[in-house]
Amino acid sequence: MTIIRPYGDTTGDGMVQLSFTLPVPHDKRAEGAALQLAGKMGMEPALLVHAKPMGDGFTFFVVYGKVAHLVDTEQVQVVERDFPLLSPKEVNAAIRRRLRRRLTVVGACIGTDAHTVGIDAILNLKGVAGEKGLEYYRELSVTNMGAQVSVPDLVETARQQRADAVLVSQVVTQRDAHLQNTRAMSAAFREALPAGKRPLLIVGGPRFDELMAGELGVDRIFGRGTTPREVASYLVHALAGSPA
Ligand code: B12
Repeated sequence: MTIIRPYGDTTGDGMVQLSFTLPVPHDKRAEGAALQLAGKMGMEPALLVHAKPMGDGFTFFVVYGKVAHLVDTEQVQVVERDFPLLSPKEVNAAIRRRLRRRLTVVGACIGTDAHTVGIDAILNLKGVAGEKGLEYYRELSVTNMGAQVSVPDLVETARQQRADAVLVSQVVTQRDAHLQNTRAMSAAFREALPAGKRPLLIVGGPRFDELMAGELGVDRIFGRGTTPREVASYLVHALAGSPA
């Protein structure tokens, strides 16, 4: 069965919950406006289940209602992992065997973005979700440049370190900053280094569309909930060939 619909109270009843904020103070008209929006979005009937003032002149709403839309799971497009998930031991062994030197990684949070928790989770020894970060891998040499790194500084450091891979984090998506910064970064690497000398370009962050790698000029995008082991396995796959 590839055609499905949302489930709320009974199977296939089409019930969904949606939250949003409107720029109006909380009163009866505001609640009516929220229901009008829900109706226009195809929720019919829609029920207001929560409304809360959010500072001066704003109200936060949760509405619950029925939609008639169907989802065809066969039409879903996602980036599936197309490389084997390796243990740290396997990653180290593959790099030693295939590269015969350490694999060099430079990471940074670029632009004005100061959200370093994500890139630290991937790079720092302590890692995330019970997995150690890339610094734990003996055959990886990791430089973490931290927050608010400019693209020229990143390119310069990557060049100095002869980076095999550059790992960039972008968490803020206001005014598409993550897309613009990523495009600027990939363009700068294309300009600074000839093909074949360019490091593998990887970006990550919770609000990227993983399907946009080609459009943004990077080799791979990692989204929400990525773990260091996935990244290390990808590095081996892309730079040292997956072990047989
Ligand atoms: C902590 C935090 C902060 C801290 C950051 C501290 C720090 N050193 O990082 C502080 C208080 C400084 C902060 C400031 C701001 N923040 Co803030 N912040 C958050 C918060 C609560 C958590 C982010 C976080 O740490 N997540 C945990 C990590 C582990 O998850 P992650 O980043 O998704 O990373 C994972 C994956 O995405 C992936 N990944 C991420 N990067 C990379 C990179 C690579 C290479 C790879 C492979 C994988 C990867 O792997 C990671 C592990 O699984 C979020 C809300 C939220 N709940 O997410 C808001 C949030 C990100 N902040 C937000 C905003 C608006 C701001 C400010 C602009 C607020 C203000 N007006 O001042 C400032 C901006 C500062 C700046 N110049 O960037 C918004 C962004 C909205 C948007 N659309 O862009 C959010 C979503 C809150 C919200 N709902 O409004 N923030």
